[in-house]
Amino acid sequence: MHSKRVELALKIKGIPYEHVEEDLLNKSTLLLQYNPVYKKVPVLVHNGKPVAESLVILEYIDETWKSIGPPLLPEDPFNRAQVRFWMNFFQQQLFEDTLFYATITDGEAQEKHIKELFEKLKLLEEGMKGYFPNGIRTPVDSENLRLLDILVCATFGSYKVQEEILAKKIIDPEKYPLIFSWVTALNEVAVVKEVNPPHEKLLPLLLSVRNHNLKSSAA
Ligand SMILES: N[C@@H](CCC(=O)N[C@@H](CS)C(=O)NCC(=O)O)C(=O)O
Repeated sequence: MHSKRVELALKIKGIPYEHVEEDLLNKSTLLLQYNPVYKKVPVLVHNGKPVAESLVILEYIDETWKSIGPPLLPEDPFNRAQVRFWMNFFQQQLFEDTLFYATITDGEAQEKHIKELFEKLKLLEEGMKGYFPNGIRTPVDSENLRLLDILVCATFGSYKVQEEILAKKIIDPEKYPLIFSWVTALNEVAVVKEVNPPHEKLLPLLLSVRNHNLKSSAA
């Protein structure tokens, strides 16, 4: 899902790229060489130089290809700061502290992470109502996708798979109407369809990550 952020940014900008698949249970020496600190994907290799960490990569793409394609971040410093604030919220609060752990735990621990995720989604819903002039992200099309759209797509574009794994409704239209309509509209955009993995491919992949983590924590 972090790689999806980068792919989407490159597609929005119209930058051709080569995607190299990595087996995360058996990491290549190339990955360890390019990202020796975290040993994680994604890594963007540009002119032979590696850039790691998806949020860093997104800003790198925007700054490097400034005159190509639409800008991912706004020009105005205050508006940029707002986007960066929500970028960090997505990274930390909506994914690392909640959704990720909900996916790899069971029972009470999982319940706790799901509850926290719901609280964070409420904060996002309220925050975005204030962020967008009419309290709704519209219109959404391939010409005007921006950084927060990328994060929404990458985090919740495949929410149906996540709902199946957690056996819970996550993007509930009653509780989070803005987020629901935002994700639904984004999932109709051509470039988003290109990067969204098919349900039947993502489900076994996430289940294998889940089982791997459940086994290691039980050991
Ligand atoms: N903070 C990193 C997180 C990247 C990340 O969690 N990547 C996962 C795949 S989505 C990974 O490489 N996992 C392998 C591991 O943790 O060993 C980013 O934003 O790029």
